[in-house]
Amino acid sequence: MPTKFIPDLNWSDVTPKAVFLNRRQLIAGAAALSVAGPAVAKLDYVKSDYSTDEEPNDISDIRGYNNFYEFGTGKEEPSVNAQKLTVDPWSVKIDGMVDKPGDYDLADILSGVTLEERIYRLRCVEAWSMVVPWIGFPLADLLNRIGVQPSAKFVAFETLVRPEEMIGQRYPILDWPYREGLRLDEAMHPLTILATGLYGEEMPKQNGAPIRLVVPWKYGFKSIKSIVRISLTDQMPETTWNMQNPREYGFYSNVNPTVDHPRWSQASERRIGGGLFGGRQDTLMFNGYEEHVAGLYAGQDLTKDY
Ligand SMILES: Nc1nc2c(c(=O)[nH]1)N[C@H]1C(S)=C(S)[C@@H](COP(=O)(O)O)O[C@H]1N2
Ligand SMILES: [Mo]
Repeated sequence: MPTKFIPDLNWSDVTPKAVFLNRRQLIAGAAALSVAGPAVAKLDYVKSDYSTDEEPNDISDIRGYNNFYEFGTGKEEPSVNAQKLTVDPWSVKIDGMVDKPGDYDLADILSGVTLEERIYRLRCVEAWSMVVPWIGFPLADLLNRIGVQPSAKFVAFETLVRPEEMIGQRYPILDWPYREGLRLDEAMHPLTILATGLYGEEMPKQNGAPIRLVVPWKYGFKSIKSIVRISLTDQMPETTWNMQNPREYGFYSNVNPTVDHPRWSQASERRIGGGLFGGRQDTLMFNGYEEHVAGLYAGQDLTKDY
């Protein structure tokens, strides 16, 4: 594991909280003084070769048509109900088979990280899709800083549970917390990112603020939002939709136009905002990321490991 040049994960030592707060206050002050635009937190980022050159969806589609059952099951509900969510302070518990377990402040997780723009296709298992210009960084960077122990084989993720602010959690819609997981090689793949923003700005709450997973070659439900826990384990973890209905939602859930959902075809998809005729288009193997990820599944029968 390349740990050279990577700061130790006791980041509080590297960036004392007071310094970080001062920097944020400075940025906020500068924005307030600026006549050029609104006081939104713009993120600094670099471009990435992993971006698609497809046209991103309008920000209104990305912020207005969501799946986030913690805030209701309707596509328009999260954009309204998620605004209640407190995302600062935020900490992420990192535990299990790691060298440096702990409860890490989001600021510590982000300190020293280079954010990248990753324009990715997002394909929901419900057969709609979008193109989203995420801002984030490789999950592998974080895992390398934490130190993954050789016994670890999977990574498990959990979303916040806070029914006072997450109205959907007052009902047994799903078995909360929302849980997801990846095999370690999938988690370490350079396409797999933790995203903290989109369209150059901080993540909208309905899109999974302040930090979410994005795995572009898998159905959207694998890209878990508002993460509070990351655990390294040697067991395939329980995942929300798989527990809900294992026949319909496999652990892998790679986008695959040749393996249909038991109740609908996965051969094509509706591109949101795709115009008058519904924007119907063919679904691509691994959502168009086949050249990058097919090797991860060499020798696996994808009709069994769906
Ligand atoms: N915690 C949590 N994460 C979640 C979901 C959810 O309901 N809860 N929905 C998933 C589904 S089905 C999809 S398609 C994507 C949608 O992400 P978006 O709303 O940012 O487009 O988030 C995924 N992550
Ligand atoms: Mo989805």
